[in-house]
Amino acid sequence: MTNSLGDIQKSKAIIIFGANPAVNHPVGFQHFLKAKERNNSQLIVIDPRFTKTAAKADIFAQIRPGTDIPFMYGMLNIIFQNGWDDKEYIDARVFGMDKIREEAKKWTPEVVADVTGVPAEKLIQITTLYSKNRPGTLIWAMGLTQHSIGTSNTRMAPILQLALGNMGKAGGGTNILRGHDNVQGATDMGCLADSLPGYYGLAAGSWKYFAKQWGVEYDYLVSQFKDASWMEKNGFSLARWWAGVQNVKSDEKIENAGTPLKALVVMGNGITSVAQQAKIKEGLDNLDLLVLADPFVNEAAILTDKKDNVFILPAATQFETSGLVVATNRSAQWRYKVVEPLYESKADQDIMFELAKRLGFYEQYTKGMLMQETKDGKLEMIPNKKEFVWPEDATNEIARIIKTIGLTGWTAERVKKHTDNWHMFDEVTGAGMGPMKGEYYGLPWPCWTKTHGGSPNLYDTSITVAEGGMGFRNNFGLEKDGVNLLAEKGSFPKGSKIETGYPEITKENIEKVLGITLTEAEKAACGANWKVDNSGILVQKCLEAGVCPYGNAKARAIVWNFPDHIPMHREPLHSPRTDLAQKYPAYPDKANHFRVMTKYISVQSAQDYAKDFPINMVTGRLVTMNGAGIENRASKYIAALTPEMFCDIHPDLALKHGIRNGGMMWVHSPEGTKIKVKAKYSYTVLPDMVFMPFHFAGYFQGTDRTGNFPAGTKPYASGESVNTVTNYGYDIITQIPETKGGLCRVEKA
Ligand SMILES: Nc1nc2c(c(=O)[nH]1)N[C@H]1C(S)=C(S)[C@@H](COP(=O)(O)OP(=O)(O)OC[C@H]3O[C@@H](n4cnc5c(=O)[nH]c(N)nc54)[C@H](O)[C@@H]3O)O[C@H]1N2
Ligand SMILES: Nc1nc2c(c(=O)[nH]1)N[C@H]1C(S)=C(S)[C@@H](COP(=O)(O)OP(=O)(O)OC[C@H]3O[C@@H](n4cnc5c(=O)[nH]c(N)nc54)[C@H](O)[C@@H]3O)O[C@H]1N2
Ligand SMILES: [Mo]
Repeated sequence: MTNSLGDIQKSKAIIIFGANPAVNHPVGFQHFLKAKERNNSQLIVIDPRFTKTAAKADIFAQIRPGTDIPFMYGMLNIIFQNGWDDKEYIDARVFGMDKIREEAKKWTPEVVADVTGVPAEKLIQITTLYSKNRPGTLIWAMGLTQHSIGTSNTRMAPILQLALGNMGKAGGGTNILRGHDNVQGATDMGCLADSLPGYYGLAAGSWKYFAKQWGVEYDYLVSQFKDASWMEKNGFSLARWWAGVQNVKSDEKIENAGTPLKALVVMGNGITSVAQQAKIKEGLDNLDLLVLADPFVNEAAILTDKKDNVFILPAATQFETSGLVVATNRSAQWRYKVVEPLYESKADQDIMFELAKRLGFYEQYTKGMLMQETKDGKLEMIPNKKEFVWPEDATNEIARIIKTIGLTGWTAERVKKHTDNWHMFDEVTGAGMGPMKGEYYGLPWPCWTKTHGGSPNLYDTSITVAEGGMGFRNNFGLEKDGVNLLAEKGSFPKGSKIETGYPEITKENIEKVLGITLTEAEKAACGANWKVDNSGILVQKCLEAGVCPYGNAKARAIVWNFPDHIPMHREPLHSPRTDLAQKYPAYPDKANHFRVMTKYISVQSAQDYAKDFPINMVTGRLVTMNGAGIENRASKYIAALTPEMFCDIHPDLALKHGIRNGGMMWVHSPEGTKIKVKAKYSYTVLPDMVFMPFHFAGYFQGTDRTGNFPAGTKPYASGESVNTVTNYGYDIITQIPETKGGLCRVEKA
């Protein structure tokens, strides 16, 4: 999120692509409703379903799944043609918009209507409304990401905002509604297969930085891998680990140093929430060892036929532990423990510490918590400190190490102070009052120093860097094909000593860029660049000059290291429009994508899917349930609210197949799998589409597996997992499954 939920109250228009906050973020959605009350903010919703959010909209466009790129190019086509784009902003702060202009020319309202199913007049009406009411904020969530072109979708949305000059403004920005509790924190901490914490990446230099910060030898870290080259490669992802398991049948080549996976440890992931359940079951069945650490019985345990070496470890819940968590707007909160872990359960960190002890690396694992920076830029063991205090010392270690996104100011002490005084912050701006004046609630990152107050809206040049202002980040060099990648003259954060674009700050360039001279002692103390500078001198000097340590650059509309340099429409791998799949084909297959060969065009072109599987299948969420659903289905009273797995189906489609409201139906996927679910007549979907929630598990292709639950643990509600029939398909960059763009066939059961 570039801005915050409260900041949405300042928007004059809100456009939502593929999110249903009335259901999935009902508390946050109150800010949207307040924007309507305060500013008569225009609420625009783009969704294949008429959702509860759409019911509150001023305009709703019922889009065909997977066609948001054409829709947004269609908006840009109208914007450019009418001269509604913010040319001054684009010239000063955006690289590559000319290529976007070219592509947008192709997407006339008529072409867009054919591809998206949204009438031309509606596209014009929406574009006019959104362009005439600025600042406008753009919201997205899973409706944009869960596609084979998910990354392109998420690039297209900021490009639309850049064209209108809506980025870096209060009431503007791209506000991505994040999912799980603390998922922003999990991402920031590098719970990812392709990066060390803090987005440092996997290059040798990053490993060396972390080795130093953790107080271990780089060679020791290397010794944990087959060889150093494997440290720098992406790991398996949550979506496709199963493809690497011994004996799993697959024609997709695995690149894992010649070693199949034999063991899986799961901490708090419902494996039943991932696409291709039939393959996941095969993966689970073929493991030597399966460990599931969870407060509930992770339903992976009952999906598998594996009879031995399945361990269910009772994990404590979030209420039985404490620590720092990160909200969707990059702000920190302290969570206090409510009760001690019940029965024999253990908090996740204690399970991990025990594991580290048994595996022989506990000392290396925890040493960083006993270290500190010295004034001369060195690291030392904290004198006389023998034991770490959890979670304060872990929090302070994070603040010490993670400079890339500016977590320096997030000491345990400061974050607790914010949480304890949350009533002293403004609901809309997050600005502190009284003793909290000068700080924003939760110190939204970047929070550059131990006294910086956080940055409420990213890329806002109307305030000073000390107050949270900044330009766009310089992360991709100084120029591309002779074009300047830095911001143009006159575009800079308020109060800056430098009134042009500038590169990110290094030890080598700081004197020249800032026009200062470092003392010999300062030079000796500071690190190679601001991201690895333990002395903090580089950041301090930047703030004194009103300069952002990460530079002042242009935003990139062209990403030359991605397969599509600008976002391009590509039909879902399983498209209901075979004609369009030929015109807008999927990517070439990709070898070694998170260690697994991943198919695109070979799947898309294998069959005329639309013939045998003519129905769009959309999956998503219900307000009564969460994730894979075990937490809710194990609760008697919550389970009673949605006791059965179901499928939303338009009566016209249902009647064509003789399916009655409340009757059972089969949903078949192109992969040959099927699920048996209850039909629920609904006008929220069109007659060529069904919707199913992904909150159920326990049944598999018509068979009840709940007899596998250990005595006394069977939940009150069970059902088919929709992920048994979600289609093959993975994003080309992130490998997120294409669970929002697939096809199916329905049949009366
Ligand atoms: N009650 C409840 N709240 C939750 C969760 C939960 O499980 N239950 N989960 C949390 C998590 S982890 C997350 S990530 C968030 C997710 O929050 P959302 O993204 O809001 O969740 P979804 O319901 O999966 O999908 C949102 C919408 O995308 C639409 N959609 C599908 N395909 C497309 C498309 O191609 N284009 C467009 N424009 N729209 C499309 C769907 O119809 C749906 O209405 O919710 C969080 N909040
Ligand atoms: N078809 C389809 N599939 C989807 C999606 C979709 O829209 N459609 N959405 C996807 C998205 S965005 C997400 S985020 C995933 C969500 O899916 P999951 O990751 O499965 O989410 P949850 O069910 O919330 O949580 C998983 C497990 O964590 C356990 N747990 C809860 N608290 C703790 C704790 O403190 N410690 C430990 N160790 N365990 C704990 C719960 O008991 C549960 O078993 O599903 C994805 N799958
Ligand atoms: Mo999520």
